[in-house]
Amino acid sequence: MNDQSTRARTTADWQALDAAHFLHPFTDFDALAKKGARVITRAEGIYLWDSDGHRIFDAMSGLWCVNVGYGQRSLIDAATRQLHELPFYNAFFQTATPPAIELAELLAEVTPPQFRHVFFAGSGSEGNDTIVRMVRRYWDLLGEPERQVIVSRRNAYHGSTMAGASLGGMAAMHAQGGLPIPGIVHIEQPFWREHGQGMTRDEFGLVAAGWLEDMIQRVGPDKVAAFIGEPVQGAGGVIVPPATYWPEIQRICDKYGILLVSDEVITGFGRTGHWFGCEAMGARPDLMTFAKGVTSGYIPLGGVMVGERVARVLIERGGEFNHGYTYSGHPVACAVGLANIRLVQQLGLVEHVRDVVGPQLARAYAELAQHPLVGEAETCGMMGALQLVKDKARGTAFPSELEVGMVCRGHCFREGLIMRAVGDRMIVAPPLVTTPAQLDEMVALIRRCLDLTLHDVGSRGWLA
Ligand code: PXG
Repeated sequence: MNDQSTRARTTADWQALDAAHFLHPFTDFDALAKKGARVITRAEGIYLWDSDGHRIFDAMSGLWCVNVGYGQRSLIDAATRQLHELPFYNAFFQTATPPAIELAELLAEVTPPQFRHVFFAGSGSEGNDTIVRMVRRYWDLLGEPERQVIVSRRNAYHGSTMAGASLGGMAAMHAQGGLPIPGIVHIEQPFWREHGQGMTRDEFGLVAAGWLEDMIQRVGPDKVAAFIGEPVQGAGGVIVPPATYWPEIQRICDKYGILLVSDEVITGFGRTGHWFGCEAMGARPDLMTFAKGVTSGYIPLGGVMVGERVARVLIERGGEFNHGYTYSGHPVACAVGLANIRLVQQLGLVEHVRDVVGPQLARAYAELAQHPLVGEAETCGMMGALQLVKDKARGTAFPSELEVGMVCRGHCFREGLIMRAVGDRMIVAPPLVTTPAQLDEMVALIRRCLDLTLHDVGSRGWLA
């Protein structure tokens, strides 16, 4: 595809070609082919432009990843330089490249102190596949091969490979392809609104963490290898756990000696106002999965931070670990990761989220909580959720078949705002570089879309 043909093609041309050849992820292929895909052609800062020239506020940071915003020169230059110098060499067979070594060093610096080693992968899903193999290998090496079971949670998202989808707790994913794979079990999520009726948030946090202990007892404490969780569930709808939850999870993991895995694919690199979500939540994981924000999505990269408890066993007793990917430590991806993390440091983005835009988003959402359509508004750093309800006083949900979230999402697109719908939960995760003025602009757009949705559902008779 050359520039000439790019310029010559209309939106209708793109849509026809797309429908003819491109099977999109998590998509009803037939429905999309009939409707036509939205084609995004360029971006700058926090804005996207579609093939019709409409400007769109990207309040989802691409897909929870473009933390430094679009068009950052230092990332583009780092990739270009590395492409010229050494576009690829592998890290198998006792070989390394400078960007991979330097990124490993920088990751050890910005992650919590128990982490001094990294295993690179190409994505979050591959990172979580690595987690499953590494956790089981660890217990094998310690002479406890029967410790195989990994406890995860319902409505968790840990990726789309066989292991990632199995760790995840999405029923619709398990229903396709005979998942989960053996040795993965799920407990209920710490979603206060759904499961905490009659309890304070803090009381519920302890109860929800207690479900882990119940599961450990049910499976048998000598069979449980690890617990995995997202500090804040992202794809599940920005579910912020009560403050008591993670410290109690940590206590239970410590009590039974099981490994704690924090999936930081969304919450890593400043999203919560801390470098990593586990630091915001008061947990001290043995392993952390990362992806997305490590390169701000400019190029695919993921991996696993390996805490000293696990690293020492793998290094000192392990022999060869028969696992790895062609692109583990890809030099161009690692060069972009280095430039990205240095930019996060230079711009002080973690502090910007913690001290400026995170608190501003929290205040704005507290006001949006007054809106007649909003039953609950929650934020954590630069993530926000609005639960749409039919009856605010009673907190009654809309019948799910009405798909009110999708109605709201439609208004967002027409108004030039990307806000995602997870059922009737509207979620945002704007770029961390968003300025206070831009955040005001986003909140004004959200308010307008809520008003339009309210009017729309009212005129359809859905509020009656
Ligand atoms: N863990 C978490 C916590 C994630 O959010 C993955 C693992 C998998 O990463 P890769 O790079 O393999 O996609 C993710 C990915 C959504 C959505 O609908 C979220 C993700 C991916 C696609 C869609 O919010 N998160």
